Amino acid sequence: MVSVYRNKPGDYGSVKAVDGSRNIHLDHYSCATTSAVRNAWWQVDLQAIYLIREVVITNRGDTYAGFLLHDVVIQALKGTQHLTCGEIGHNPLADGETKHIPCRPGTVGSVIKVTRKASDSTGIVLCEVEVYGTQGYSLAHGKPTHMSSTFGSYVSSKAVDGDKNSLITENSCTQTLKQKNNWWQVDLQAVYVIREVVITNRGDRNAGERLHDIVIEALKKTEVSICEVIVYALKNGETRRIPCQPRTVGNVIKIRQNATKAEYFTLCEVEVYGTQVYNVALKKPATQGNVHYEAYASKAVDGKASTLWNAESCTYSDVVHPWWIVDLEAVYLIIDVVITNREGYRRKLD
Ligand SMILES: [Ca+2]
Ligand SMILES: [Ca+2]
Repeated sequence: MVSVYRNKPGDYGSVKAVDGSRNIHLDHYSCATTSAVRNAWWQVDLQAIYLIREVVITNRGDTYAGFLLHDVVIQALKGTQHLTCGEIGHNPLADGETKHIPCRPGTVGSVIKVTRKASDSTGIVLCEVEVYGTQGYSLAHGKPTHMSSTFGSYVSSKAVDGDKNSLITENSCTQTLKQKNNWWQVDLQAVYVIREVVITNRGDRNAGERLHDIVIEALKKTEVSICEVIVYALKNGETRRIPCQPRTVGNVIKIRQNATKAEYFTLCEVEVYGTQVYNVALKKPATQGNVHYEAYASKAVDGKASTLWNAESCTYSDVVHPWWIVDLEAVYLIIDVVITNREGYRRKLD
């Protein structure tokens, strides 16, 4: 947290908000307490990424000091991304109150940060902060979706709202118009090796029998890899785990129907699990045939995007049959090798 009251971390340190005790008395030393500063903050590192469902905050209860806990924002941090879980508004918590703050759908992060936005400079006291969520969240959760057509309010995003309710009247399922060749897709916003897709089918009025002859694909630019083909209908309300074929790679997951007659197409939830694809060569040891003009082999894995020679980010080797090698220092499944050529140079990289 930003600072510790009286500089006594043993009595008021940040860990006191996660010591498992909701004790509300400051002199029992179970409340994290900052000094009197403006915009005081406290945070906890969960050490893994979670889909955060709820944050529970216990307020100080002695000496009527509880009135200080108002104008607080609770955020989930993931890298540079800050998502707001929820807020405590201008009305303070009651003395000693334990407040349940449900997070907005799609609140994902590895750090939970509690910040006081009040104009006064009385700092912040948190007697306990509890965080509830699930690890291994779906990559599709809250991501942008599209589908071939929309019936009423059953929009494409309902399949990634985190709710597996299979009753269409509960407003958490998608539905297209009654057409042939229906499709639905989600943009994962990064390239992944897809391990598994989990589909929850509609469960009411036996409408689940419409979900048959579907193809689950991963798309990456113009490349298509098929995760799986399902011929027979899923059961009513069934949640089915569908393991993907090896090397199913993409940033978009598309589910399309190859039905011979026009039908409504409904998905109550789609979850996607996989591993992100990233540059495994970055800053790894590199060698080459010889080195000219101090253009070392490492320049090709320095992470700099410039293509200009003067930017000193290109390699140069001029032996006969030149070569360049990078040692990845581990075994990887290689999806792509991307080479950037020097700009404005007469001799081509051929
Ligand atoms: Ca505590
Ligand atoms: Ca849903």
